[in-house]
Amino acid sequence: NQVCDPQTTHVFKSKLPDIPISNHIPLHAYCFEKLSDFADRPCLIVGAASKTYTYAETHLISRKIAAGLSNLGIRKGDVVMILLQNSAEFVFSFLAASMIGAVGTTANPFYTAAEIFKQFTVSKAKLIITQAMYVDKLRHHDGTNLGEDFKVVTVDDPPENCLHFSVLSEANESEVPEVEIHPDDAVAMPFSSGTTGLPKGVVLTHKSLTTSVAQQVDGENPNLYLTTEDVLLCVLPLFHIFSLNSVLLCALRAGSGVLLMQKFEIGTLLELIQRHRVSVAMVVPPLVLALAKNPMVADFDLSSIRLVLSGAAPLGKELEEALRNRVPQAVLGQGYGMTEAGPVLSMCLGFAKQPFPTKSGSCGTVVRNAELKVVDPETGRSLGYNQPGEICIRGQQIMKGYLNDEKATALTIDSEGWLHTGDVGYVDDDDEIFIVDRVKELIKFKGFQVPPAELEGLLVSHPSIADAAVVPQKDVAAGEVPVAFVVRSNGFDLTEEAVKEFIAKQVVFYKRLHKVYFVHAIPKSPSGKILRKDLRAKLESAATQ
Ligand code: 4UW
Repeated sequence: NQVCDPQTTHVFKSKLPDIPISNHIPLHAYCFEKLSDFADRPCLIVGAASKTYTYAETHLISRKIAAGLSNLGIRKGDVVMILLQNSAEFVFSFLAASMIGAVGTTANPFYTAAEIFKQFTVSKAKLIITQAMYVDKLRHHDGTNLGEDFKVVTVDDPPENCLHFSVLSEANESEVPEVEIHPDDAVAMPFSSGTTGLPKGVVLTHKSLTTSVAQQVDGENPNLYLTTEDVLLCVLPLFHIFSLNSVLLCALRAGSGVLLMQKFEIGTLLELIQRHRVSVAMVVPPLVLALAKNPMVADFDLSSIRLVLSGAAPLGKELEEALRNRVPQAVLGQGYGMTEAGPVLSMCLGFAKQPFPTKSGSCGTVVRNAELKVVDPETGRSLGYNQPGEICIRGQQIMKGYLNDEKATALTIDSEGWLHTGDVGYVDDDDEIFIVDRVKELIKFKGFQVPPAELEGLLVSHPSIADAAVVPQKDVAAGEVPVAFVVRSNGFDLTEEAVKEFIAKQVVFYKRLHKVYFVHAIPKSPSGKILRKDLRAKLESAATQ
């Protein structure tokens, strides 16, 4: 074990050498840089429709849509909201926005109207691309008028005051405006609550995303080796950075096929894996659970799968072993990402072209062209091998900052450029990273973000609630679920059911409260911060009693 000098910073690096990265070119140009090598290969395979778009088609349609967006008045720096399930239109729209220097903000179409409008308002989106069934959620909000204050394009039959996607896709690709794109210009703006507070716009630049993709799939010995023969499973939602970056963008760069699935349904998933000979499956732990335990799996041929990459939440060793029995031919491993980190911090080196041996339970090794350190959360002192502390990352892939929020940015990225993740973990003697805890507020339900501050804000807006705190409770199926501690403001009339329903009406399904505990006071520090650790400990001791 290495002993660390407390005065120095112990920096962990990849076992792979740094490589030159073309992060001076815009994201779309970088993804399509080798287009002529695989123009006729399948790029997007739309599972439900059995329709395939080649690379050349994907590029051409994206260019048409870029011209179409420009015709509708979208200019460099403007924000376009993509409110779609996984689909070819999602991919075209994202790439098209990049081509004209616009910024794609991605949102979950299952969000409630209020959740969508928060993101829409903060991001100042000028146009929303969505499906007709979600348009009702966009009408009459806060005095904005659909069709007047912002434009809505639907990929299917447009409702009143909306435009059909063909206004974009039938534009003339030769009319894509010439725009000068700087590597530090924004290209994507997913929302994340980060280590504290409400969801914020995460500004990811062309440089962030090209660097992140290159860290994964470029070089003579790529960390995540993908080829033009591979077919990647794209069932995780593209509005989340894991799927957008490590599935879509990595596949495009490598020339692999992307099998798009709108939603997870085990029978369809297995059938599509078998039919399209999926070779690379990007998953989250609940999907691993389904693949490992569902009896239907035995009826399908999964022999084409050579790699399973899990991330976004911790994967238990037992579950990993159970999956190994189902796909014995495949390399299983994890990646560790965070929206703000661009997003990938570490990746299993068993996925490399010349792989390294790896251990079960590890989240991989820090990606190349990046630096990782582990610090004592109390003192900030840098720690050596095998000592758990807060994981920090530095490199050109990390976010530029939070949109219009210098304070939150400064709390996350320090003056030396280190991004503080709020995750607690250690690096073992073989440079593998193990995450053991979280010091940030965030709750993760099946890999989805549940920001406690958002639910607390809603709870205290209830006339009968004086104070509230929301913390994670461990759950076998979801990993974690949100539970609330609530202080009633008047008498004892307010019931658990009423509180749950009050929240359920206002949020997407995975942010719903699973339990409400009524208490006399919320434990707080002298500065007024909720002592979440105490509440989590209370839950754990209750569970073991
Ligand atoms: N183990 C334990 C993990 C792990 C984890 C994440 O919603 P966000 O902001 O972002 C993500 C991104 C995940 C991701 C992106 C790209 C990629 O290749 C990959 O590898 C498979 C994963 O989830 O949530 C960030 C937080 O989620 C937790 C951790 O707390 C992190 O800060 N998390 N991956 N393997 N926990």
